[in-house]
Amino acid sequence: MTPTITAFENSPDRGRGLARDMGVRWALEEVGQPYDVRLVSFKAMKERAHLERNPFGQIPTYEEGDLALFESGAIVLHIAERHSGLLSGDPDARARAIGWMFAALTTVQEPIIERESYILMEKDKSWYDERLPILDDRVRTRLSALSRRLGNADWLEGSFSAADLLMVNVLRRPSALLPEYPNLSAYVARGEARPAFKRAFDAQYAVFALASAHTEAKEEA
Ligand code: GTB
Repeated sequence: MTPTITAFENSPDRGRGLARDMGVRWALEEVGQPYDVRLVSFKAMKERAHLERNPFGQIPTYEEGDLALFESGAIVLHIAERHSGLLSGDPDARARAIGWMFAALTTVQEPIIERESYILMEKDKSWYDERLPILDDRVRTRLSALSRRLGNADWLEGSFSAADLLMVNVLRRPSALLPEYPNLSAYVARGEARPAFKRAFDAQYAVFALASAHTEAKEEA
């Protein structure tokens, strides 16, 4: 059965592959599972039909027969469990990779998002310059530990797994701090070089490009 995911009808990231359907698309591409996309507007995301799919009124969601899921991490885990290629068959290696998936979405992502939101929302505040280095250091604490652990390895747990998919996706968020860690920058580049990543990125970009073309055509009319 072909699953259906939801994504932004008009992505505010201008097609840079930052909205969270990116990880889900990437996982589906990695395992070779075709999928349909239902594009939703910001208004539709807060209406009943979508709130039944995701009570928080967000994208992405995932529907497959009677199963409806929200939370990109849970969706990626589901895809990895249903298909081969994203989680090891060895129970211990699998458990370790799942641990890294949680680490990506909590331990590593949280300070990154906190810093990102601060830069976006508090730039004009009198305390901005004083607090930014504190938030920078919180991100550095996590990136340093991750960088040490990854070392010269290509991936977190042997071969590429759902853990790398989520971790790379988190590290892809624009940050001036990542270049301080050359092995992490190379890790992100390795993830982005995967054909499945490129297909997912292009699919998300195509939505943005089409929406922009429509807007331009309307403006010209
Ligand atoms: N924890 C959830 C998950 O991982 O699935 C978080 C989902 C989420 O944050 N969804 C966002 C959303 O639906 C879109 S991805 N927001 C609408 C709302 O809350 O009303 C977050 C996002 C949005 C925009 C950019 N951007 O423009 O760069 C990047 C990421």
